[in-house]
Amino acid sequence: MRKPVMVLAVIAAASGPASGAGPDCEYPNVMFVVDKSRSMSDPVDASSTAGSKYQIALGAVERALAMYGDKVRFGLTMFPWAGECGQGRVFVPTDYGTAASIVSEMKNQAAQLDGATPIAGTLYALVSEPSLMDTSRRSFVLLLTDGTETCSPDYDGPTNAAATLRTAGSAVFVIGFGSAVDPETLEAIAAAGGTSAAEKTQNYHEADDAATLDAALVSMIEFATAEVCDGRDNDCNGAADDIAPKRCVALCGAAGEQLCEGGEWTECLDETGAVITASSAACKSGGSSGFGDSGCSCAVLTLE
Ligand SMILES: [Ca+2]
Ligand SMILES: [Ca+2]
Repeated sequence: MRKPVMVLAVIAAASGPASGAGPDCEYPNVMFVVDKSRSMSDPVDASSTAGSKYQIALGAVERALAMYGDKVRFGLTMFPWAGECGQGRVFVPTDYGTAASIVSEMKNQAAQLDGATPIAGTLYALVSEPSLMDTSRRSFVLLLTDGTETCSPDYDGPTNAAATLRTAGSAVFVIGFGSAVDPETLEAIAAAGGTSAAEKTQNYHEADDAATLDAALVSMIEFATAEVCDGRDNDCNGAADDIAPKRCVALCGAAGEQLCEGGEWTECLDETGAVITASSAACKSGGSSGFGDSGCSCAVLTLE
């Protein structure tokens, strides 16, 4: 069911939202934040013959742009810029139709891989990036690095920067690429900048070759383009909040579902549409755990 709808949206959206999409259609912003420190000119590991990490990253970004360039407003930041620890520079602000510019700018930098890894400074700089200060849609920053922070004197600098960026409206995804990453620090950055666990995002991915890098990018961009319960048409298929109900179950065992209505999830409803409470028929019937109405709190667990 879903696939043909997505294809239609892609064809119709070469330079903006699909013509058939509703007024609340909002393709997301996704800002690639790509490490171009000197270690990116190295292979993924000493035995690899697959080319430099940067070249592999360029190929993966090109493939992601080909797949999603018509349904995401991509942008490009690279770091460091203008000095060993210079904060990243926005080469391409997020917008429709930026794929060719992003590839061109990344190719232009391929022979200029130098400097250290100023993750904190780069994320802080993006807090005031105009193309991400966009309340009409969701915005994401997708950090791709082969190391960890090497410029901030503050150990918590990158994590605080990611949290600040998140508060300013951009969730932060992180990909650690190659064998020299510091997973613990990168996971902390992602957790600080990520969306809630209830939305099932996996914030941090490790990648070691083109295939795993492709998979990480697809996973993150699929998350960024998925329909969510917010009153808007996130995937621009013409319908706002066309999203499956979540299954939920009360502690007493009574099962129900939550519906997306008016941009918010309802409480756990029984089959008649009534909210399941301790006094509701669904709860008093006992359900599978057999608590009946004695001690049934009917606290609701959401199962998705
Ligand atoms: Ca939709
Ligand atoms: Ca929605």
